Amino acid sequence: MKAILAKRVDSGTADLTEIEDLAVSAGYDVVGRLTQTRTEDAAYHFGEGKVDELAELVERTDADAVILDNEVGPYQTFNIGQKLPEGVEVVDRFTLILDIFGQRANTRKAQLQVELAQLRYELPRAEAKASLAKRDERPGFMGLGEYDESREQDIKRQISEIREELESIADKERSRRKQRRDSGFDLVALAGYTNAGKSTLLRQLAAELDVDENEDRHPDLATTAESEDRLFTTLGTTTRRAKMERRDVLLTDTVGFISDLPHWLVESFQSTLDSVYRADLVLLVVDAGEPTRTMREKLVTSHDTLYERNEAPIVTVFNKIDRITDEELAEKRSALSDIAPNPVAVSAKTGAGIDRLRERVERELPDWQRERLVLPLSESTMGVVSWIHDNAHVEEESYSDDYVTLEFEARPAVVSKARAKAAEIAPAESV
Ligand SMILES: Nc1nc2c(ncn2[C@@H]2O[C@H](COP(=O)(O)OP(=O)(O)OP(=O)(O)O)[C@@H](O)[C@H]2O)c(=O)[nH]1
Ligand SMILES: [Mg+2]
Repeated sequence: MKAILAKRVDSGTADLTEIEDLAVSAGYDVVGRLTQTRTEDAAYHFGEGKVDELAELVERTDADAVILDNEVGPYQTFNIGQKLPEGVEVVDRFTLILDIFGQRANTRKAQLQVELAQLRYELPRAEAKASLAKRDERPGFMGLGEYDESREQDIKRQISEIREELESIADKERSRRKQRRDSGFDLVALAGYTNAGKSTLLRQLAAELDVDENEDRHPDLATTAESEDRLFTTLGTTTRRAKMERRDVLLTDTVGFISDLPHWLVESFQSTLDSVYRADLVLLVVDAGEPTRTMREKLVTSHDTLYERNEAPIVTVFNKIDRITDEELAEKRSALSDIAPNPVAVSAKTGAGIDRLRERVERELPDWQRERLVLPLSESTMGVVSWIHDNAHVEEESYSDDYVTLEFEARPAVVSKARAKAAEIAPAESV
């Protein structure tokens, strides 16, 4: 599919870099570019002359689509389409992103989210059409209004059905998070822009196996699969067990951020981002190979996205340091110290800095509690002992003829559960 990129800005120069990355990620071959600096035209968004120029360019390059990096209204889109050769598609930034999401959605949840976003995109357009058709009282067009109104109702019904299903998936995920916390795991989430290297970092930090079989699997996490240099490789979430300095954590990878997303699109992916908002610690990954200005913009947007809902501490990770010199890294550190204090510099690809990251995660996680339990030797005691081994960090274990003594460190929740278990077998003897 051949595409022409077009973008209008009120002032300055239009930058096509990001829309080009998106277009390429969606599978388009970019065959032409066109930009304009002027105020928005009500009918065509661009100046009408510019649209004629666009039509010529389409003709000359034999393009199949025109991709507009602007918020172009439904009527403007229609008008532009009228000037283009028959069959040429007009795609805006959001439909392009939805296209990519649609291609990548390989789990039930991701598919539902993409459908929800598509319907929410379509709803105001169907509403506009319905009201236009109602106003249009010309004979021969009778019934069109009714048709579109029923389409509108249809969309609304589908939206509420999808919401319900997503809510029930979110419920299951909530109880899974609780279960995991109860069994001693800290939950660490990876966040950041698309293409920052989150999935690569997950592979570098994590053990081979996914945590449980029921969770959505991601082809891009298979050890054999290569990370791809394209946007939105990961759409759903995946969780793996990872060893930090001493503690095991559960590390969750999820969909990346991108700038200028309308709120309805972000909301459609809300339940995916829940794993980030509900984590004990967030690793905010940025591509340090990018210009400092870009890093700053992305950090600001990421913080905005996280700000309202996230309660966990955030550790910034400067990734891809294999692409820059030590001097550049030092410059970036100091230039960004206000928004990224004390970042950990790593290369998820080469493994450089990964041990430092493990130490840092361990240090930032909520403190563990120390506990000492003395239990009478019995069969049920051995069950408790092995439960403690599974869920805590055992530092000392000694056996006498009648007793076993355990010293361990664990999350406060695990310590209280261990105490309760101990009390059940030997209320009088636990110390
Ligand atoms: N040079 C270099 N490349 C890296 C590094 N980490 C990741 N990459 C590359 O960057 C690209 C994106 O990596 P991913 O891990 O897929 O990025 P992501 O953040 O998961 O992206 P999305 O899933 O789209 O949100 C891939 O081509 C990786 O090979 C690194 O440390 N150094
Ligand atoms: Mg990814």
